[in-house]
Amino acid sequence: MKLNRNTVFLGVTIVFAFLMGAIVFSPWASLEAQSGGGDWQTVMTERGFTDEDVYAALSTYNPSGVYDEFVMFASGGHSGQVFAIGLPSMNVLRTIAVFTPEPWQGYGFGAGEEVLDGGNMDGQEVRWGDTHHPALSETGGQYDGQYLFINDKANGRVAVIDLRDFETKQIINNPLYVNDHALFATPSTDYVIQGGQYAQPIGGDYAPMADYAESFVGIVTMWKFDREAGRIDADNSFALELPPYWQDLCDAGKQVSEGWIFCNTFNTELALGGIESGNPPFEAGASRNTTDYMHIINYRAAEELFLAGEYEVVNGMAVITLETLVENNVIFNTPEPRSPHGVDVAPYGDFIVVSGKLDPHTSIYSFDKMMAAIEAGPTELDPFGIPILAFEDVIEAQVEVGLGPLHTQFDDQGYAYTSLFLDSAVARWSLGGDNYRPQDGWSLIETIPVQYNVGHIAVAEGDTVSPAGNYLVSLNKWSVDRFLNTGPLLPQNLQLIDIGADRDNMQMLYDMPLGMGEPHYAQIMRADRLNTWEVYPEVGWDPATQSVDERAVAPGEEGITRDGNTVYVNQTAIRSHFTPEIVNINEGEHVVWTITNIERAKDATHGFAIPYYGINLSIEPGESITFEFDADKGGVFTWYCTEFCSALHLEMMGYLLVQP
Ligand code: CUK
Ligand code: CUA
Repeated sequence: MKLNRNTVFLGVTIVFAFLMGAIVFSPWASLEAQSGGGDWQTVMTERGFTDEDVYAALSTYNPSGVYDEFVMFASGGHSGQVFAIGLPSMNVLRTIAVFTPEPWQGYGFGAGEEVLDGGNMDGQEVRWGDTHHPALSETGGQYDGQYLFINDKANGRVAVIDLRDFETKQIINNPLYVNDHALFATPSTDYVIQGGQYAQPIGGDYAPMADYAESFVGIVTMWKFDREAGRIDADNSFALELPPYWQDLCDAGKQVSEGWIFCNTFNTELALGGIESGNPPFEAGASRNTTDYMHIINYRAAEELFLAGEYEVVNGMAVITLETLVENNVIFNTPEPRSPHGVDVAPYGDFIVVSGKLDPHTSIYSFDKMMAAIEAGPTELDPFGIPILAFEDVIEAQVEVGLGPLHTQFDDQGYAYTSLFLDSAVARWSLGGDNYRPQDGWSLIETIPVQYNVGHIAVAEGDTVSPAGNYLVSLNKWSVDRFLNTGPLLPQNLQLIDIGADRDNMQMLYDMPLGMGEPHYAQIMRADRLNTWEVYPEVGWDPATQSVDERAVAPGEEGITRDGNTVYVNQTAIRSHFTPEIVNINEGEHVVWTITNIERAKDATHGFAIPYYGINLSIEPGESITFEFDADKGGVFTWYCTEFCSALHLEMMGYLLVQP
């Protein structure tokens, strides 16, 4: 027989099959076959995984139908949204539309406009935001799973999300200020506190840069939260006037320091910028001083001033002047390392951690020492008359953690974690205080590299009085080479790190590309704290009021009625039809159209889209939506259900006939 390539190949195949047979009939392999699974060790070898890789994979994998233990609410940056992400799987569960219209949720396309309009600025429609700091509602310093607040740094607005349906209920515009940065809740969520960022004249006034020191101010706004109503109550809210430093971030005191807030600042130099005129650019001008100031604010005392009427009114908002705050011993300053970023209160409220972007240390302040220094009566004043507590009187410790430290989080073992922007790493260090790890003292334990340029980090329940620990998520700004190239715009990289008590060292578990926005901060909550509805409680539900809408349409009540130039379309939706299906109206009529989804089955959402008129709804089971438009164009418009709801989904459509 003449050997050719095919016969050689055949021979090799036979030998190979024989060998494979031997393997298949080994006891181990037959066990594998019986269990119905593949051989994971082969996968491990073929894909070149290490033991650590397999540990990581097994730690994050959720078999179908298995739920995540934690849910993370991450801001979306300038996408204007919030993302709900499961941990440890790092799967995105859903987007929550907040400041930016979002078609999948039908937000801003016939529904949600009233909420979006709440954020109009002096009548100007603003339809995007830069979400930075999500804040979960708390009871007794623990997340309670009821509400989520989020700020818009670009436009100085705050939104309230109800976690019963994960929908935005309110956007409130701050009439004093067009930007902000900090957002956080008090331990009882009686206030949601919004810190400004870049100083500006109060109330949207004009002033030239030359008048900066006199005419520009800093602002912290205390928004009263009405938990019953699920809304911020602007009438019972007030603001504090601060010096024209740039307030960066703030955090609320808890436990021993409850009733106080701490805000770090930068640009205490009052730099005016103007690189184009030969002045130092802001980045240099605002970094000249070796220290900036932390504001230490007694907000309970400020609240008393507000209730006693000790305020001025600007654009309808109560403002307590800096002079009044100083006179009443409400505000103090203490130096903090230059260009600080981030201020975080430890679980017992006893320590306040600040990092300086240009200093390799974290600085840990003692709340007790602050109170003692205030008691002793500070003698030095800052240029705006605020008493200064001497650094050495209030500092507890400094820990050298690495380059570019930013934000700090806490776990349940007495460790703190600080993000290191310049080092691209996360440092774990021990809190030496009595309540934490006195056995280790104030010391750096270890660092773990992250990819790359970490901003915030979030530990499970890490902002509460009792952190869960378990996981840390590193919210990295750059992903560079971590994922398939998606063009010049790359996803962010959110990395899940195991910090559980059963491990000695932190271990990287998972890299998650997020190509939908740039999360700044996230809070991670135990998923069992959620009390989210599966379907709306009753048919005809209006999510805006969280009650049955009197305009809701019951089965049998569908139809079209008229009142003058207004035509009312009353419609129901259920698999797989709308009733009515044919709607005849006249050009020039004003249309008020109500659709009630009368489904009671979980996940039986219907969509509704009409071309040209810009209507696109998501109508969840039980929900009723009313939208309006002027039928200014004649023609035949097909509408249809945009959710693939059933086998006859394509037939779930109808015609709007607008007769010229
Ligand atoms: S900031 Cu973004 S990394 Cu707006 Cu909380 Cu520090
Ligand atoms: Cu309803 Cu598709």
